[in-house]
Amino acid sequence: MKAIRTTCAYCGVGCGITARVIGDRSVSITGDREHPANAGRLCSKGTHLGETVGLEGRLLHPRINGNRVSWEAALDSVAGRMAACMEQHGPDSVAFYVSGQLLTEDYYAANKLMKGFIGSGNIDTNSRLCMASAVAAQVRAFGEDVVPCSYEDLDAADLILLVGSNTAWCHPVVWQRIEKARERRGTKIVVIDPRRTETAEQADLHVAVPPDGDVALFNALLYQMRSRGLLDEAFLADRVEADADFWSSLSPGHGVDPGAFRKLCGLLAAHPRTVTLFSQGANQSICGTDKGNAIINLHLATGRINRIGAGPFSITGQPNAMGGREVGGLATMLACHLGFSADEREAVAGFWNAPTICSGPGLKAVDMFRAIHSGKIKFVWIMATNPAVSLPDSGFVREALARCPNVVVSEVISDTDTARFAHVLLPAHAWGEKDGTVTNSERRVSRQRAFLAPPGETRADWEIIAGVASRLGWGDAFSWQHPADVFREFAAMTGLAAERGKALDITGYAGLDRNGYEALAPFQWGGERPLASGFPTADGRARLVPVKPAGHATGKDFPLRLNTARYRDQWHTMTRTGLSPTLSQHRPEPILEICSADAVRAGLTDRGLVKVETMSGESVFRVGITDAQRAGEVSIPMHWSDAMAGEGRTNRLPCQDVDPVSGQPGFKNTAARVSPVKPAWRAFMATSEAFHPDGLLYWSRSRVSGGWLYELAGNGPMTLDEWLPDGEQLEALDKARGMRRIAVRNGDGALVAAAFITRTGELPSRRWIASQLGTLGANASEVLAGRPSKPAPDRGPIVCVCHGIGEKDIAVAHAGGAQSVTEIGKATCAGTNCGSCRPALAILLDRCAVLAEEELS
Ligand SMILES: Nc1nc2c(c(=O)[nH]1)N[C@H]1C(S)=C(S)[C@@H](COP(=O)(O)OP(=O)(O)OC[C@H]3O[C@@H](n4cnc5c(=O)[nH]c(N)nc54)[C@H](O)[C@@H]3O)O[C@H]1N2
Ligand SMILES: Nc1nc2c(c(=O)[nH]1)N[C@H]1C(S)=C(S)[C@@H](COP(=O)(O)OP(=O)(O)OC[C@H]3O[C@@H](n4cnc5c(=O)[nH]c(N)nc54)[C@H](O)[C@@H]3O)O[C@H]1N2
Ligand code: SF4
Ligand SMILES: [Mo]
Repeated sequence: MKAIRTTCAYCGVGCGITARVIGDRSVSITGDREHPANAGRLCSKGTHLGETVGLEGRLLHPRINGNRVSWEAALDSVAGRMAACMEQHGPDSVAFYVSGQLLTEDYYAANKLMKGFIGSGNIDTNSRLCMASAVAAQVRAFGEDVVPCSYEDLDAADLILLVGSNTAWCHPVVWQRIEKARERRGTKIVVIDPRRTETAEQADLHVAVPPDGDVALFNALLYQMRSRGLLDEAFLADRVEADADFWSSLSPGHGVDPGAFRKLCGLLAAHPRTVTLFSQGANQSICGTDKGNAIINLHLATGRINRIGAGPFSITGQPNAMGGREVGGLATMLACHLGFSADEREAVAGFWNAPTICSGPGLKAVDMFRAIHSGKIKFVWIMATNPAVSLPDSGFVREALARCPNVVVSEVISDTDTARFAHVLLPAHAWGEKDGTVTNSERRVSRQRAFLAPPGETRADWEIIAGVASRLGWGDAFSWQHPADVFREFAAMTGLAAERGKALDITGYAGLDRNGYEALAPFQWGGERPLASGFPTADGRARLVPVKPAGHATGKDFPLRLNTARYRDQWHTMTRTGLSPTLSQHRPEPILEICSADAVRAGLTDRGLVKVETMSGESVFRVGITDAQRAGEVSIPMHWSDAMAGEGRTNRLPCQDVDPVSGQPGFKNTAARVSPVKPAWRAFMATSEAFHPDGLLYWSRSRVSGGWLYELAGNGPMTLDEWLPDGEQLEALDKARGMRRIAVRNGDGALVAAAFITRTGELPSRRWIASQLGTLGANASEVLAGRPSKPAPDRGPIVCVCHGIGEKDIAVAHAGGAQSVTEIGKATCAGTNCGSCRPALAILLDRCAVLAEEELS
């Protein structure tokens, strides 16, 4: 078995993976011990990548209007549509919407085609929804989009502030590194987040900031540091420039619990080695850029930057969000960290030998879809992103796509919500087949290497782009034969940035040959602290940017603030993690989290259904009552799409308001209201065949081994018959409980479906029933009873998905004397593989301890 070293498909931690092919589309995944980002560790998503490399749902052939066509026909169609639009309506009638899940080589090709050859700035990326505010804040403060720290700083910090980051779920391997630092040197951890997340539960201090209260909080912290005489006056005098009104813009009002604020000030004062790690709770806001600068201001003014263990650390989301920023894939940059001045445009045009360099920035994502909606843009090519699900106000986005006369989608999955709008659908290589480079949160460039043969007629994204470019007559500039050729060109191009004093400089790799590219070891551009030798501004000094807290309105009609966030084991719109039975156990349904007082007020019950309404739309979710959510605030996951749920699509709800500087949408703070949904009947169905119900009040589905598990609720007739697969149908009617139970077996006697429907009763536990799918000779009476005649011990909800350990197992181990997460691991194996569930185990242990104490007293 050949071991191939590659990089994880998911988050911006950028973990190294060793992949060994063990059979047909079957692969064993382990962490790469030598990779500096993870030293062998992987989280649940990385560990279970093997479950997502099958061909289920894959797009294998090009299609035009749903019909299979040849690549020739597909590429001719794309090029023809583009040429016609450019000719009739000019270059700005054409747009690309791309993604941080493309490789650097793909991204480079797309950016070059749009900005140098089509001659428009209209290429933007889903990083606009993700990193744009951090980018803008860094440009304002440092003069360039540079993250000034490294993971090593987390190891060396004495205080880590996590702002709007659920690190334990979204960057789990970085979280494990933070935990190690705490073990080793007693690092203090503070979480600044309106919700009490699993990360917050583990922190030394949780500051429950009000939604978008971060600017006020960081201004107040700086105010306090200044009044305590803790500014770094020498650094300020030497390296930093403050606007005239900067110091007077600070005020002491912090908006959080006074005790928590006092503690936070004390920690800050005591620990100069401070890293502030921030992500979407900071960026996804209509004052996201100001939040970024408020954080950076504190670091600059106290000299907590460019030193080991200190710095403002914007952590990236997608595996190649950083690479996309480097090549210039945002509409607001030209290429390679360069802007649109005459000098920069000339330099880039010269380097590319470009016929028509774009004249200035293009439309940012939300504006781009507005222009598609209004008909100004008549051609859009979407690559590696699912905007019908992930952009705000998705009802509007879908209208825009439906109106657009030319929608091209490059995808790996055939039926995504966005692919449904495509006139031309192009099949791309997926993870495991792709070959190129990605850059992680700490600017470390790593190779993604192919270890599986590309299936069907799939092609590399860069190759597809080059194919279209050559049909448009620009073959010479896109004549690469291999991703190494693209990488070399990009590396050489960073010389333009370096000549202009930027930190981005990988010209050292411009001479890399294919063997060198093949063997390329992970490397970090700019070194550990890239701004230590000076800031890339005209005068070499960083800027303190005055920022003001922004006001937000809720009102009588929409009294709640709606937050949207991520689940530990799902990735975005679930096109890949949604296929993994293991990963689907953690949170099989989209849950609206709400505190009990608000739930009571709105008439909601735990595990009932809730309708959420905003100015933009409405959606239905399962209710989860929790004291982790503050009064007046509710939270939903971002993940569910039309493909995975009937009414649970989150982005019907956020509005199109964006940050005025960065153009990033304020996904985390939308005025909303909630009301109960009371269906006449509720049901679940485990089935080997997927189906798409309509006419229901609610449905969602999750992957189980051998099929799907559907949760359903409706008002009409209490029947699921139209969705049951063919086969021998057995039925039991439980009049007393108003419950119908159905089992279906195929000709071989294997269970292909089991459905339970009720008006008033309690539905049985799903896990055992779903596990019987595909089982030959599954005992029909047991299935209809909802449990085996000799039931295995009930393990409770699964906590450790790697080892299938449930909450009840943990309680038993605790009662048996296991008092710590490590001891629980010894007793049950829970948390000993990927470690993603360790925060949840710690919370469970606390709960067990409280229960035990209550029993004693
Ligand atoms: N499991 C998993 N991991 C992922 C991803 C995934 O889909 N699933 N996606 C990746 C990507 S692309 C990204 S961008 C990252 C995102 O990683 P994170 O930013 O950690 O993820 P989120 O859950 O979107 O948001 C983080 C937190 O911001 C909080 N928040 C909301 N409003 C505010 C506020 O006003 N102030 C503050 N301080 N906090 C607030 C939310 O309550 C939430 O807990 O995750 C990456 N990793
Ligand atoms: N409400 C709310 N909305 C959000 C967020 C939030 O926190 N709240 N977060 C935002 C953020 S930070 C992000 S990053 C976005 C993410 O949103 P999206 O980018 O829309 O989410 P994904 O599901 O990752 O979509 C990637 C698509 O590309 C396909 N794909 C995967 N690999 C490849 C490839 O190599 N080539 C091609 N051509 N296709 C590929 C996948 O099948 C999938 O359909 O969502 C944003 N939307
Ligand atoms: S933390 Fe998890 S999802 Fe992120 S790169 Fe590492 S293994 Fe992949
Ligand atoms: Mo993201």
